Amino acid sequence: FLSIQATAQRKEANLSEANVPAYTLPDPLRTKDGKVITTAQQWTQIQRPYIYHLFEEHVYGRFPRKALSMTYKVNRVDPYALDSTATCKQITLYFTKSDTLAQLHLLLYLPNKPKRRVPVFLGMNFYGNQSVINDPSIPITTGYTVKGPGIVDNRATEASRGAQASQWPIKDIISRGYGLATFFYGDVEADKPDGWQTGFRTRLQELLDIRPEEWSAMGVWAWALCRALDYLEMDKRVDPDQVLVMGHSRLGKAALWAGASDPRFAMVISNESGEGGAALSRRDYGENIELITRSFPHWFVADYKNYGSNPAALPVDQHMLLALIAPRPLYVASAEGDQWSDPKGEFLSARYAEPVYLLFGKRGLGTDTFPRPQQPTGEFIRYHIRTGKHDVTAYDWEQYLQFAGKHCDSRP
Ligand code: GTR
Repeated sequence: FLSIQATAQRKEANLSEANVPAYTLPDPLRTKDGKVITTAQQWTQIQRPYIYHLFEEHVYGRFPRKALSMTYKVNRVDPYALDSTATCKQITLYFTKSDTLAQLHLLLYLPNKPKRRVPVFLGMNFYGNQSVINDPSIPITTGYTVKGPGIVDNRATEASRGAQASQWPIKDIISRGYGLATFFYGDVEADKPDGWQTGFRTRLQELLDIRPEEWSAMGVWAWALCRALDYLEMDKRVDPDQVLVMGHSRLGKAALWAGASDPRFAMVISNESGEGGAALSRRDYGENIELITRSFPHWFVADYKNYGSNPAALPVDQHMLLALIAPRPLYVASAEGDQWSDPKGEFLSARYAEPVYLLFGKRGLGTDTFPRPQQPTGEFIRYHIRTGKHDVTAYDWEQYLQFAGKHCDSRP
């Protein structure tokens, strides 16, 4: 009877600013014994590992640190891609000899000029590599795909070719001297509650010495981003110190967790990642822990849903996830038409990560005022909200390219 009542009391999303209740955020600089962190060294040695571990325990699950002997095969190289401005490589990454089904298909575009190593944006895609550009040489993914253009009964069809091209302005990225690497997140784990059964969490559990329930879909997607980075570090045309991890929406959540988990990522970009990503959980606006864990139980470790009715009991909030990326450049972006992701909660989260950046002498947003649309703000933490819907647009990419231009040492 009690549990039936609890179900009936479940909260729906609040979308009215006037109805946001007061909340208090945990201070990223306060240690578990109540001391205050005052130096970058104390942060790196004491507080950062402590907070990172809290995210492992309560949100994304344990991040396996066991090294694998990854192998790869370059299946196709096209040096004349995009009107001969780029080289396109299709690469398969294998993680174990015994189960060759555990594989990632990486699609990599590198500018033909400049000839030297270049910075590369890395991001997962939602519908398969064939969806990011219309190129018949890219095999259509055979994996489970969520609903979308050109997807029929959770399978990608010919009609999905290039259907996401507007979210991946590859020509512009190349013309600015950057590379782009992407893979399909469904290669790693199908995005459904039982996806783990056929995904990497099951296939690699012995090798990585981790049981599927010890981590989450978000965890294994983030882990896969790190393996793609392992490959990129070996590619002679990639600047291994300038791999910039980017993600949209649920894949933005994974990009943030990858950036927090792996300091090799030189920059992190969260495009409308929302709840469980950049947005504060304690700020009750838009999607909340209750709703996200109800719809997507597999995204997080099981413990996370216990905070659905009481986010204040969670020892972390998402500004602390952003703080884990310090002192590396971080971009958080929202859209006005995407209230579900709580733009203001994303802005405030970026704002409250700033004290950690300041320990390193790096300025963050530098303002408490929520900006108007198309008015990016901030130095090492940068934020914008734009008009329009939940999406990745040319405007968003233009900001990321400018931000990268400002912070990449080997910029063109
Ligand atoms: C929604 C989910 C969000 C966001 C989004 C997306 O259904 O509630 O957290 O991740 O999907 O990935 O597009």
